[in-house]
Amino acid sequence: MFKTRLCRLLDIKYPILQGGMAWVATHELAVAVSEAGGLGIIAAGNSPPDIVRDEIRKFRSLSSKPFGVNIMLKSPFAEDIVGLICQERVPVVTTGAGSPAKYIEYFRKHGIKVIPVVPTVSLAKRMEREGVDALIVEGTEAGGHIGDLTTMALVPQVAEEVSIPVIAAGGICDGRGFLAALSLGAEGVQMGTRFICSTECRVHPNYKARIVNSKDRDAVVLGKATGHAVRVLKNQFTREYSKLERDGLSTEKLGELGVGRLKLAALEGDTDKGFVMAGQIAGLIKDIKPCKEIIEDIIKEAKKRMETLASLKGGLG
Ligand code: TUI
Repeated sequence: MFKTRLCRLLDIKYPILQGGMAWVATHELAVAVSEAGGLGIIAAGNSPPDIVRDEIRKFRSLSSKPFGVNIMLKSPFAEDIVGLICQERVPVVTTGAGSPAKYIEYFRKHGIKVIPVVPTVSLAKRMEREGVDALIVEGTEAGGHIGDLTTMALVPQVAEEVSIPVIAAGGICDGRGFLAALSLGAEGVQMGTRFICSTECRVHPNYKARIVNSKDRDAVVLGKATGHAVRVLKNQFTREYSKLERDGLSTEKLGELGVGRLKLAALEGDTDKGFVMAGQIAGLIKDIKPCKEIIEDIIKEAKKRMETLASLKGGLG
C-alpha cells in the first residue's frame, strides 16, 4: 500500500523524504529515516565539502540504505558540494534556494538522481524539461526559506502540468497530511519539522521543546520585504527583527543580523535569540519519538483514514 513511482525510483519502502535542514539534518537523522524505510537526507547547508564528506562516510558506515544530500544553492560552497556528491556517488541529490539547472547534466552523467525543491509551476515545468527525476513541491507552510503559494494550491497545479513524480512538502506531519498530499496528486511527501522532533535528531533539546510547545500562530515569516522570506518560530529576536524590518533597516544590515542565528538555536539551544526555523504544522506536533514510529504511525493512520473515507462512499451509495 502507498507504493508509488517514487518508491521504485528511490528504492525505498515508504514514499516519505526527510527535509534537508541546515545544522539539523546530520547523518544520525538521515540514517534513522532511511533505516525506517524513508529517504534520509544529509544537509550540506553552508558547510565546506570536508564536513559533508565526513557526514556521507559516517552515514555509509552505519547504513547501506539509499540516502540523499541536500545542496543549499546559495552556499558559497555549492559548486564544491556538487563535485563531492559526484565523487562520492551519492544516490540522490535534492536542492533548495535556487535553480540547479547548470548542474543537472553533470549529476545525470554520474547516475545521480536529482530532485529540486520548486515553489512555482513555472520552475517545476522548467526543471522537468531540464531532465530532473522528481520534484519537491514546497508550500509556504514550510519552515526556513519559503515561496508564497500554499501546498494545497501549488501541489495540484504542478501535478497537472508535469508527468514526473511530485513530492509534497510544507504543512505535513501525520497520516492526514500524507493522505491529503496523495489526494492532491503527489506521490510522496517531504517532512522537516516532524523529523526535528525525533529522538535521533541531534538538534539541541531546547529547539525540539520550542516546537512541541508551539501553537498555531507561532510560525511567522521574516524578510518578506527584502525578498528573502524565512519562516521561524516567534521569539524575542523575531520581535526585534520585525520591528527593524518595519522601521526600514537596509537588507544588508538585516542580513548581517541574521548571520549565525540558526546555529545559535540549533546547536547552542538559544531559542530566545536564535532562529528556530519550523513550519506552520509545528502547533500539531506534541511529542518526540523515533523516526521509525513517526513513519509507521503515518502509514497506519493514512490506511485507517482511507478505510473511513471508503465507508463514507458506501454510506452515500
Ligand atoms: O531552501 C529551503 N529552505 C531553507 S534554505 C535556508 S538558508 C540557510 N540559512 C542558514 C544556514 C544555512 C542555510 C533555510 N531554509 N527550502 C527549499 C526552498 N527552495 N524553498 C524555496 C526554494 C526555492 C526558491 C527559489 C527554490 C528555487 C527557487 O528558484 C528561483 C530561481 O532561481 O528561479
